[in-house]
Amino acid sequence: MPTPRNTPLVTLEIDGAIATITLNRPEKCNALSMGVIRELQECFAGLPGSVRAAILNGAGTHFSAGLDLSELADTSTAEGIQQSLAWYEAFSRIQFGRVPVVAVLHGAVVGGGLELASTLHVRIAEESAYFGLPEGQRGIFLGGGGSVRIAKLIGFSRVTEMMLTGHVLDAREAHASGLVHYVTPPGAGLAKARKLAERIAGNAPMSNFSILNALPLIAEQPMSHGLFTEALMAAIAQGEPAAKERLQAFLQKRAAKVMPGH
Ligand code: 1HE
Repeated sequence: MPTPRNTPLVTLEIDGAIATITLNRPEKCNALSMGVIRELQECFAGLPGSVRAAILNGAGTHFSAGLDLSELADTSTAEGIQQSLAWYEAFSRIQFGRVPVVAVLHGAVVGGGLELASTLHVRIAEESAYFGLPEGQRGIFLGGGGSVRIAKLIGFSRVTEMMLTGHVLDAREAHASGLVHYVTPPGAGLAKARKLAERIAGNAPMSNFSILNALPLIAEQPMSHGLFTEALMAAIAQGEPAAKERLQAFLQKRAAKVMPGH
């Protein structure tokens, strides 16, 4: 029997429009037990409407050591399938939710930890971060959506190579392969995430909705369907009062220009 904990496995802090959500199981390298997955799902589901962007990070030395291997020891085949389905539901609700999420990654980002990271919308790696898929070494397979999501990010050939050989990518390699969008010095990830989250929170809600929900669907549609879905989504977004106000602001020279270095 696991020892009961008094502290939550996932913590939430809200500051204005930004929520900071932290995996809070540092003594186990933020290994993702079913309890952590459940609390993560509940945390996102419970975000108030005033929250417009979120940051997800991990307490302690590592972002996440992946699946809690102690929970796999006695799992039957049927339970294994149910476990994956529960992860898919939790992760899909985050990926296709209302609130864009910026990940701050440090230390180990491995196995299910990398599957979780690949669910999020913007990824920052501190220089300490390293990325691995040790499923091959553990005698198991990806089971948190990674064969779909990580392969979409870096290609199935790289996923194959990482899983077969145990190749671990450092933060720079992860950046070069498209796995993360930014690399920061150690300890600077949260400040960078905050800046990005503030910009995201300032977007029109319908734009953020379409980026989270229409874009990934369009990517899976044949070209003719994708173009039609895009046209519908564009018309819906531009019909919103928030769009009309922002377009007027630009035309009246009240809006910020697009500048390099942002
Ligand atoms: C864990 C886990 C875990 C640590 N499940 N308990 N993931 C892995 O194969 C990664 C396994 N973990 C490691 O390789 C290392 O622990 C780390 C490189 C992540 C960190 O090393 P280190 O030296 O900083 O910490 P540690 O001393 O190894 O770990 C501290 C504690 O966390 C220790 O427990 P303790 O009771 O002995 O203190 C570890 O046993 C525990 N711990 N990682 C359970 N993963 C949906 S399918 C997804 C499939 C996968 O994710 S496969 C990849 C699984």
